[in-house]
Amino acid sequence: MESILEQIDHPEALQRLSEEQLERLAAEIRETIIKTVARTGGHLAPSLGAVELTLALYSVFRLPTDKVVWDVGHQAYAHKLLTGRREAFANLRQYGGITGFPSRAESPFDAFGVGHASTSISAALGMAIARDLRGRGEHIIAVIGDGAMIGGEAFEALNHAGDLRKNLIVVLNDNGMSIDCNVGAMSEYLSRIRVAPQYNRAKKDIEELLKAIPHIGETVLKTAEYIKDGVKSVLVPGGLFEEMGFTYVGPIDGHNLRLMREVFGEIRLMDGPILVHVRTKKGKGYLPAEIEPDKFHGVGPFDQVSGKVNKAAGAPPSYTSVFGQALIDLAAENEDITAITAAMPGGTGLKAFGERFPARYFDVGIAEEHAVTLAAGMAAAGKRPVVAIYSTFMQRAFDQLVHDVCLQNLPVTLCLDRAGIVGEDGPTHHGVFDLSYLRMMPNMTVMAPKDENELRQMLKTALTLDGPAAVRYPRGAGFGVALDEKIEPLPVGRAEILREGKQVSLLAIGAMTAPALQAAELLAGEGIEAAVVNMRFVKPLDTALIDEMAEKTGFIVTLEENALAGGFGAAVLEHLADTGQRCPVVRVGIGDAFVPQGNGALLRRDCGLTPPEIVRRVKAALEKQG
Ligand SMILES: Cc1ncc(C[n+]2csc(CCOP(=O)(O)OP(=O)(O)O)c2C)c(N)n1
Repeated sequence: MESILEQIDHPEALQRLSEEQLERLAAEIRETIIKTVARTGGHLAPSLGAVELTLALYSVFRLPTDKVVWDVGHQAYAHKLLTGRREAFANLRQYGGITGFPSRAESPFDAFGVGHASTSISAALGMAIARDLRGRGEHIIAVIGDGAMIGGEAFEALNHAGDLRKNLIVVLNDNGMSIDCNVGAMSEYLSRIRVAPQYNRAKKDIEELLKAIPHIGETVLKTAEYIKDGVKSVLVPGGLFEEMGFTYVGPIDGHNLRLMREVFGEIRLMDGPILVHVRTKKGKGYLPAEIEPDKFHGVGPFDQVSGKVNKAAGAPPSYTSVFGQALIDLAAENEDITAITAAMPGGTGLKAFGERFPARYFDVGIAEEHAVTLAAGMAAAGKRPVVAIYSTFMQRAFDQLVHDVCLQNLPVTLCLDRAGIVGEDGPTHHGVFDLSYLRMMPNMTVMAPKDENELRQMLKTALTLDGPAAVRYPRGAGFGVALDEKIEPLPVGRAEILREGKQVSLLAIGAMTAPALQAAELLAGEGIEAAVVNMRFVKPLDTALIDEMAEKTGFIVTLEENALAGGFGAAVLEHLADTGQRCPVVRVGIGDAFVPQGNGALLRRDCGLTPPEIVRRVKAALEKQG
């Protein structure tokens, strides 16, 4: 049978398809997504759950004039396939290929760039305001998951939108899941609605029910609006949203294309803010993903038939798992230790902690700001909270770190996983700013381990300090180094010399220590003697050792997988300048540009972080020095 997908170069082509052809197209899209993601890795389960929703929206609304703003953007693969990227989709998330998320630079159909959660309603409301100021009439639609809906920014935007009463459609794509199970009171509220009767009927039924109560029902309906509203909020699904100023429609079956097209067709004609509650199944149409939606939320390459993820046999344990186990070990000795995750128990390695110490474990949902201030509160009350959040998502909590944690010098420990370049998830997910944004905060101790054993030591160090401390470590496997039997703290602010050398000092932080050692080896092959220092601390900096190395070698190279602006190298330069030293410095790190998506090794090469690139920089500088 002829492929329908092959014929779709623009979503307007969907308007010419019959219901039956749209159904067939949904199957073709699923097949393409599964086949591609099995090879490239990616956000499979969220995208499979949103296929019919995408088709319904794109066949009813007129893109790109009408705007669809996806939240997180990890469910937008059908969107990519239907908006002129069918062929490019083969290179999803690959180096030089298309990104895994909507990106304004990539397509006019990508109304708003995204990757972090809970932004869609704010962005869509901004577009609605701009539309009205211009005096045009396009539809603006935000599509947000139940996980992202519990993020604070989504609430802030709902609050504002309900007040402004602009024409705005919010589609709540509710599958009951965040990455893991969704959490919290809002999530429970949604699951109560989820079992409520289908779209529209419920509201009518309640009115019928009230009218049927002799005298009282009529009276309630006619004369006491506020009572009706009160009753409605209890009995009618979505009362909470109605009270926030939205017209609530739902819940509707998000895999019933016909019904959704009908509902969106009606909604196109309605005014004001409208919330459409759509129930979907995460992983829909691929059994392994339906059974384990968390595993297939964001997944590496896998075998399509068995659903088995391709893993290198015998790979060393990940930093994540070493952290998770170390925290359990330390918490077994210290009952003040608590652990907090923002919707990523699996990703941050805290799942086992939650099983072992359920009373000391908190999944706050996608709420990084809350997670940090919650920890500050616990610390103020004598606990030793450990907040495990990916480096990129901790950016959300900048003010909470400054104002709630550092200003009060509270002993909160931050464990920043996925620091540095993360690969295929790309610019929204690289964790390359943390050394800069943490280093500027008074009272903060900032560490990065050279390997997984040192990660354990740094965690212990953080937990012995009287103030805030952060440990940042990379995505993926460690080196398989031996783990000390007993976890001991490190001397604070002290670096470690790993290799002596007279001509240049390679001062490395964290994950750059290994490439620095390899570069020193390559340099030795060319007759250049390079010393290598594992700096361990970006703050407090081991200034005594920096002075010694500057004196001994007369040439310093700093190495970090972080933005050069404000990072580790900048700290070294500040120290040298402040103390009047004239030692030449070359800084290796990430320049003033966002790093794209792709294979980590290729991205590191492009950023000049690989041993051959380091050697090239060192030799060029030595030649210049004569
Ligand atoms: C600020 C922020 N924190 C955490 C994440 C990681 N993350 C990506 S998707 C996701 C779950 C989103 O759940 P939901 O919105 O319900 O979408 P679903 O995956 O269920 O379709 C999380 C926690 C993120 N992208 N942004």
